[in-house]
Amino acid sequence: MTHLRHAIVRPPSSNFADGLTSVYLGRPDFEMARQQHRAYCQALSSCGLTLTVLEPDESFPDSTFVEDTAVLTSRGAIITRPGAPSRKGEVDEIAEVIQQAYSNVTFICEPGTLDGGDVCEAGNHYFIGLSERTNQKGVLQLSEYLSALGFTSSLIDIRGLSKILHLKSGIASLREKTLVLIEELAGHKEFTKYNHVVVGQAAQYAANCVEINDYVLIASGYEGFRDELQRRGYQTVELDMSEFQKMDGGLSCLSLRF
Ligand code: CIR
Repeated sequence: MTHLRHAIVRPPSSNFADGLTSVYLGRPDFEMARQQHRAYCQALSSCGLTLTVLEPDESFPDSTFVEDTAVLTSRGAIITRPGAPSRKGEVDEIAEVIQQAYSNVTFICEPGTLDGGDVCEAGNHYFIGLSERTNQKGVLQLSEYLSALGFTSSLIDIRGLSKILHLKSGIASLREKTLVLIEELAGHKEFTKYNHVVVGQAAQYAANCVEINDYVLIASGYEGFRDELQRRGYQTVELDMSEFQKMDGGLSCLSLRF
């Protein structure tokens, strides 16, 4: 896995509960979300990352989910064009921040749409989800950019899958060619060459975990999954994600890492 050094985060804004959601878990508590975000930032720092912390932005209630605004690789960055109309403007400030860190920056252009949550890096290969947010043109543009950077990619159509918003709601890539997968994705032909850790339906939310240097951040409350990762030699860090889960967000969504 690439050694990561930095992360960009944005704490939730006070109108965070007005963002988009497709789950019925109740309205998130803003103070609790802020606390959970602080704990998340502390965990990133403990993994060795230096943080760029952007100001909360009330113009965009979903803007704490910074991952959707860019795809950051070791060779260049791609600014996305989020599929939800209410989120399109989030990229403007992110683009400025990323242009300071990267010399090679490209943009997903109209009519393409792409959310970073649909992009899963697995070494030099990228899985790109075709979803309600990411369209065919977006997938094509990203795969061409990635190819120009020397990476390969493949498309994973998740539009027929019942309960995931983004590809990375159902898959995470770990070292040792290992993928964490929800049951619905476990049989997909693109994943046959990888080791699998399959999470059952009750633990589906846990699939969105993030490996950062020596640690894997996981959502708390999924002991079976935590024990399985530990048995395989991963060091886990558990984080309470309850308030972000209410808004369809997971651990990967809260940061851009590079
Ligand atoms: C949205 O619907 O766009 C936000 N409420 C959640 C975005 C989560 N992002 C992600 O999975 N990468």
